[in-house]
Formats: sequence, structure tokens, C-alpha cells
Amino acid sequence: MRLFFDDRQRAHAPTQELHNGGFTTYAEMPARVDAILAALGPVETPADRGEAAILAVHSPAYVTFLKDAARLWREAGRTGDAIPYAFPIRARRPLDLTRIDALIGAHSFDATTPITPDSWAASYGSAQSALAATQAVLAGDRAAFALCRPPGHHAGADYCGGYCHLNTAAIAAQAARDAGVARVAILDIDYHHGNGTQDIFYDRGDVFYASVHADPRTDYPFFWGHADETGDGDGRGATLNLPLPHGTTIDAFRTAQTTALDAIAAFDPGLLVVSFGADTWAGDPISHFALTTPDYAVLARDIAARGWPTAIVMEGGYAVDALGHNVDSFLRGF
Ligand code: Q9C
Ligand code: ZN
Repeated sequence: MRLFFDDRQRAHAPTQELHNGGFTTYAEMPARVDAILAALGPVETPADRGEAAILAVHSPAYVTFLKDAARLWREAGRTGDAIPYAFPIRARRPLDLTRIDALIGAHSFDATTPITPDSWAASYGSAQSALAATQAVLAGDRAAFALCRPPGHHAGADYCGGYCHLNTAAIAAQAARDAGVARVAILDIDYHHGNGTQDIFYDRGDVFYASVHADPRTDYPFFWGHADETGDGDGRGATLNLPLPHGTTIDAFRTAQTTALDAIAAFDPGLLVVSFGADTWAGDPISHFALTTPDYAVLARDIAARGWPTAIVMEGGYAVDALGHNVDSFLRGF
């Protein structure tokens, strides 16, 4: 299987995140990619396919904001990473905002996703990795892996959150659509619900989104991923959320994933994008499921058995010492 990673993805390294009322070490750290690279061996640098595929998902104003945020933060006299503190939860609308605190609040849904001077280049590289994996699958490979980092599935068309800036799964899915694939499915098996991916495709019938995740009644991102969110307008019935309780082990997870795969099969996609998170592992420091390393090969075999060309993008997974083995187990299942 071809593996893609751009070295620019490593540089994004926020120093801390807001957690339970104080600052703690940023969980989505560059050491994650070193662990994965050590387990997987050599990877390919993706070709640079430019910004068009990013702008097919994200708004121009948001992309401009991502490029400018760190500079505006410095120009405001700040040191450290840019972090928002005020959010327009009602009547968010395009405004000609100039102060960095207004801009970053308008383009974020949480205060756990800092922006550094390296964030844009890293996120851009992450998106290029996702596009390279998609291209490999469109060209005939049955599966390809993008070591996306920063991750993507919490980012919406014009906002960041949950360690995510650009939605790599959505960019991959939209690129496949634009390459002529009529129906694309996204299977999200990160521990957290992919609220950004869901939001981007919520009212569209051409991209099916299915997610197995921790119940948002107990877990981030809280406001999205509930079972009654099933899509809207043309997308009615094209969103499937399967929340699971703390302590979930492989049997219940596999059953839920099979429910998701059956729904995707009924949709009959020409290509599958998998948002893969290893934060479902039993020892993950910020999560509460109980999958084991061999379980990932079981889940992957179930996906591969369906026969859809599959582009896999990396999402979460924060137990650095186990992360490489967990990703390796998943990819070997293909
Ligand atoms: N520190 C992904 O797995 N943090 N994102 C919640 C507060 C946000 C996880 C607890 C978790 C985001 C891609
Ligand atoms: Zn996650």
C-alpha cells in the first residue's frame, strides 16, 4: 500500500491546550508522526496539487484566515500560540473583522486548537497527503494511506476545532467527486464524532457520512454526533451516527462498524474514504474505549472485504508509544 506524508506536517507544534480549566501538554504532537513512521517504514512525499481542492471544501475567507492568523497574532503583540476566547454562537455571519481575536473566534468552535506560524504549511501538507492517497486509489490502487497530521474531521468549511484545520477526509471525498466518482462514502472510526465532515456534507446526497464514535452525551464534541442527526434536504438519510458508551470493546465496535458498512453498501459508493483514529485504543490518554492493537486488523479486514477503492486518512490517536503499532495493525488488515 502506498503511504503519503509531507515533512511540512511535522512543524505544527502548539505548546499547550486548554483542558479541564487549565493548560496541559498539547496531545496532537509531532511525536505522533515519528511513532507512525517508525512502524510503517518509508513513505512518499505527496505531489503539490495546489489549493483548488482545498477551496472546493473550505471558504476563501477561512483559508486566508489560516494563512494570516499567526502573523496577525504577532502584530497584536502576542507571543505563543494563537487561541480564541470569544465565539459567535448565534447569528454568525460574514463580517469585515480585523482584530485577530474576532477573526479566530469567528473561525473556531473551541479553544483547544491553537494556531502557530507553522500551522498553515502543516495543514496544507496534510491536505496534499490526503489528495495523493485519493489519486492513488482513483488510479486503480485498492487502498492508500495518508498520514494526515494535523488531523481533519472536526474542521468545517470555515472553522477549525479539535486539533483540526483543514478537513482532509472532506477534501479527499470532494476530490473524488470532482474526478467523476458519482457517490463517495466516508466511514469515520475515530473515537470522536467528525462534526466537521458531517457539517460539510449534511445537506448533500452525493457523499454519505457514517461515524462510529463515543456518545456525545459524555464526550467531545458534545453538540454533534447524536443518533438523531441523519442529514437534511438532499442529504436526508445520508448521515449515520452510531454513538457508543465508555468501555466499548471490539465486539460492540465491530457490530456498529458493520451497521455502518451495510448502510454504505446500500448507498453503493464508487470510492470510500476512511477517517481512521487510533484513539479508540484501550490506553489512549484522552479517550475511553478499549480496543486492542490486533482489533484494528479485524476492523480493516471487514472494510476491505467490501471491495470499495479506499483512501485512508489519519485522524486521532494520542498514546504515542502504541500509535505506530495500532496504525500498522490497521493497514495490514487491508
Ligand atoms: N482537552 C481528534 O481526535 N480535546 N481530535 C477535548 C480537552 C479535543 C480530538 C478535551 C479532542 C479532539 C482528531
Ligand atoms: Zn479523535
